[in-house]
Amino acid sequence: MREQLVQLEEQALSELEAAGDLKSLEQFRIKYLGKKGLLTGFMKKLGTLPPQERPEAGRLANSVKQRLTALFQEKRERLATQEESGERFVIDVTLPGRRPLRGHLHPLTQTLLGVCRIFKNMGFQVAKGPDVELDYYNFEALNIPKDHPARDMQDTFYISDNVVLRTHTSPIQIRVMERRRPPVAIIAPGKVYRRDSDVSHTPMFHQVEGLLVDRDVSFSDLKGTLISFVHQMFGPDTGVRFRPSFFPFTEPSAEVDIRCVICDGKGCRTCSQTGWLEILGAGMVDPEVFGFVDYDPEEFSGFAFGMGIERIAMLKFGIDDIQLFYKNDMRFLRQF
Ligand code: 2NM
Repeated sequence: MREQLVQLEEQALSELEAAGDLKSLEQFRIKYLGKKGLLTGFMKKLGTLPPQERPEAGRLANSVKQRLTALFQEKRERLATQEESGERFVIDVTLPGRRPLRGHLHPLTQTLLGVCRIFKNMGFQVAKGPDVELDYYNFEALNIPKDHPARDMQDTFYISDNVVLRTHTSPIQIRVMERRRPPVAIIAPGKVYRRDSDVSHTPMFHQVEGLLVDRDVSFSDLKGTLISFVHQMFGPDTGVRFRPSFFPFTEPSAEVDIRCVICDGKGCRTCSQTGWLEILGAGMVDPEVFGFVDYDPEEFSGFAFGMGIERIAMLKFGIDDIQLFYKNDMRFLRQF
């Protein structure tokens, strides 16, 4: 009697285990727990046992029924939710595995790190600073007077009267010069913010600026450094030219163009038929700026430069729409 019951339970458990959907689970219920089921039939036969065996056999049969019923109900609930959500219980172990999606750095991050790498290899150190900056560091100490157009409400996000979102990373360099004596050779990468938003401008973009101050630093040091950068970034045969320009914080100042990487100088839409692309602003640090950080302009000279990373990335990858960097469209991002 007892052995029969144990065997029945074992058999029931393995069939319960094997039931993979609600339909086969229902068949299990009918076969064992239903009115004409095996366990029910077993219990009906209890009355035919000798009276002294009945209590023990009854207890045993009841506990088997309880266990099977509980396991059955638990499994029915699990299968019901699985089938509802369209999940398949059956796992086909012969199917090929799903490849995990492999991410990569954003093309702008790749470009930013690439630019930093080139200058680090030339001996520049990376410096960081706050995105929310004092007016003093963003403008005043850079010799940008109160009435300068760059300070216009139109260009700058103001937090309060004397606090702004930095419009360039130059304030980082002022902060470094404040706490260190020359020689200084740093680059300042980071986000910058301007109230500009159209097809070719985003209100936030990325810059890398550079600064080198020491005794006897000349404009030819600036030229050599930037030409080397261009050749490492765009290839050793890339044409480079320096045009005179103006910045409040450098004198003399220059803008640096490269031969158009799209048409190789023949003239196209990207270079507006000029054959040249502007990629950098640069110059010798104005003695006025040195005054703010207590460097003696008779003893020290230096050069500084700045570039927009979005523009560099667009030229390097041949992208004609800056907005693509900020849409997070996987069809775009997957290509890098
Ligand atoms: C540029 C162009 C030219 C620049 C100057 C300085 C500092 F802090 F040394 F005065 N930092 N960055 C600079 C000079 C930036 O960006 C187009």
